[in-house]
Amino acid sequence: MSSSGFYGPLNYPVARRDDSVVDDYFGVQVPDPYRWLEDADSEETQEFVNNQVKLTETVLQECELRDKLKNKIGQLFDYPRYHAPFKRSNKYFYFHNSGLQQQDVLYVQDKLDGKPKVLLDPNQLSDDGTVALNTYSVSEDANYFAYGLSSSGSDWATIKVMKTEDRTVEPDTLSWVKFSTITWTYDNKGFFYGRYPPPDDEQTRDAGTESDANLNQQLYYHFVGTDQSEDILCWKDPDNPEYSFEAAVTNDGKYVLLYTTENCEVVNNVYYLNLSTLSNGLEGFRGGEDALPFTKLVDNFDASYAVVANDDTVFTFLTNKDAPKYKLVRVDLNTPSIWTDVIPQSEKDVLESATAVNRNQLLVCYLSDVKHVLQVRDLETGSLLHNLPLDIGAVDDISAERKDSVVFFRFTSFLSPGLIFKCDLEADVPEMKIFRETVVHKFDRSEFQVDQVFVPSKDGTKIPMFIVARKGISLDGSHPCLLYGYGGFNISITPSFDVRHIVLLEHLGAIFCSANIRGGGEYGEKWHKAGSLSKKQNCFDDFISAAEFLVSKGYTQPNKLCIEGESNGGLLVGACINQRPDLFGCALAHAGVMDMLRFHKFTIGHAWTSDYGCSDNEEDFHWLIKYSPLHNVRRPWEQSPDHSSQYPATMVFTADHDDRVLPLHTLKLLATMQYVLCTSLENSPQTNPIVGRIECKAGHGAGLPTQKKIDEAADTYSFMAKALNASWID
Ligand code: X99
Repeated sequence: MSSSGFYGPLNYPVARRDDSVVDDYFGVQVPDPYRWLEDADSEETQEFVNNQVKLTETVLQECELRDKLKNKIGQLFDYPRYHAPFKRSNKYFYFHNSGLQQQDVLYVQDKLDGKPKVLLDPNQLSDDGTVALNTYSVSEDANYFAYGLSSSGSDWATIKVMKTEDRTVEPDTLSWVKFSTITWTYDNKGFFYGRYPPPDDEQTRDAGTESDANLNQQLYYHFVGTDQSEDILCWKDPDNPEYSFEAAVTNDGKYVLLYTTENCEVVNNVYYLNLSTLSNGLEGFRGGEDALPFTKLVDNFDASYAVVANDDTVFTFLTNKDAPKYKLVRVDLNTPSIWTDVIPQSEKDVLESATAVNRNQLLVCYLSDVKHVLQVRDLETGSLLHNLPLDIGAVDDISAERKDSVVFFRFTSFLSPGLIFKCDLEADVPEMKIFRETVVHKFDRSEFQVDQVFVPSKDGTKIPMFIVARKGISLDGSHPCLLYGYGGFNISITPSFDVRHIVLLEHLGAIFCSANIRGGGEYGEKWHKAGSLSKKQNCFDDFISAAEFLVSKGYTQPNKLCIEGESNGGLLVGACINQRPDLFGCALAHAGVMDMLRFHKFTIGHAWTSDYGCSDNEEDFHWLIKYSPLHNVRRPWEQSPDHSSQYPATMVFTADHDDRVLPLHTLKLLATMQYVLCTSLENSPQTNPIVGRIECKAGHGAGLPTQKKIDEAADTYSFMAKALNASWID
């Protein structure tokens, strides 16, 4: 008997199994009966998707709290929010959402207290809010705004250029831009950007639905007012098709740096070019086929380097070279073998960012046990000048310029929707003034509390976890609990505000937990490496330990516990339900990497081999096959002695324009779970539903319009509420 609120088995659609597809990996035969689902265009795949959409809708119609959640989340989302303003020349720019606008709007003003004018409102660009800003940059003189737009959540962008004065959109249109920043030269004539060769069927296909590998990125320079065909090719590397490139212009406008990355590993090369040494400037390269004459500074991918500031030939970089918790170093281009420490590595805290400000100062941001710490330091010596006191939480938006003494930053946390501080570093002791305070209507943070615990994992490593709950809850195991994790790619999951979670706290009496498992960047590169490649299992052990902790301390119990993750975190959820189906009552896996043997073949998947390895290598294959969600679905009742356990109620999510993690991962896992657990035997004990939610005109997550966020949250958490038998508290 299931203790979830769902009754009886579902009538799952039958999906064809093609037993002829079997791959040989180093002598191991691996069947892939749903290979046909990799063809997103085939009628059979579309029929599979349609059937799953219908089935999921029938399940959601049984979820009594769907409408209540939709209304509440919709109401709570309706609060005005802002990003920190940034200054360019004599103008200020900021993003703002009045509440339920699908996309944030960019405003411009001459003074901070001046009348703001709309510069770009993406909401005007589509009826349903599915056109979103992907990348942007304002020119140094603030006369031009270059912006990349993406449709339906795809990573592809098309760059346009606008005059800020009168918002006239220039004819310039730059296509097939992906994974690109926009970097203006200080003469304001144009900018660097990265693009890929167009997919073969560029004319006939909706961008973002193809699966072609993203190879041979090239760095271009575009002159405003010209056709894309006239852009200068600045850098390419056909011998290394997986490399990607990014340009950075230094704070004096004199140099352009070329960063080369191989994949998602946190290392890059750095080349530089002194623009003032070009006799005819960049114009001299028009019509040519040659790359720009960069000079090598770092060329062995030995660490990551990001420029912080330069004074002529003297450069300051943030790096993890011999410093897994990062440090600030200095090098003179004239003596490129001599690197000196400016801020040495901290023993405990990760140096996340350093921003040059007020001519000779730095605003530095550390991550200290997953909480941010801000300091003002001397740029020359690195010495500490001031601590800028912060509450427990995260700084998610820093805006500062070397030539300006004023900095803005936004603070956020689980119970803090956003405080924008303004701080003038000209003062002897800088005063932090609240520039804007975000208020969520009818939300009283004083009813809740945030705790941080350190949970011992399987191997004894202490895993930090935040627990957000109503004050004074009893630890009687009765609470619905949502546990979130990511665990990869050096990404740190810092405290952040999310109205969806607030609704769960307020109306389901739920507890929200965020576990900072290994693989992330919470304690620097060692923490990342401890959850990648041959050690990826540590991520799952950490997450499972966090779940067991919540049960053993009485926060919740397995059938009240839901796990949720996105992307690499979707893989986390997929792996954890395979390994411990008994430990969870509900599982929500968004856009997960589920086929660990084939991910590298599609779009940018090849870049993830730095975290996962690659099934083309024998050693890596043996790591991957052990945890790949698609390859480890087994009937728990055939494994466990009491013959009672089944998989938790599971919802897997994808979207038709997810060109980061293609839908095929989720679709193949869904077909496999439904077959193995539900349809391949009569009277299966698997009564908890296994369903897929497949969104249209959406992608990996970036640019998702507000209404789609609300609808998805209502579906997600009404399914969770039903699975956990949680009821509504008014
Ligand atoms: C990526 O795949 C990043 C893709 N990407 C680049 C960019 O390769 O977004 C790149 C180069 C230059 C500028 C911008 C980009 N990522 C980002 C991983 C995790 C990440 C990802 O999306 F590192 F955060 N994954 C999906 C990993 C597995 C699932």
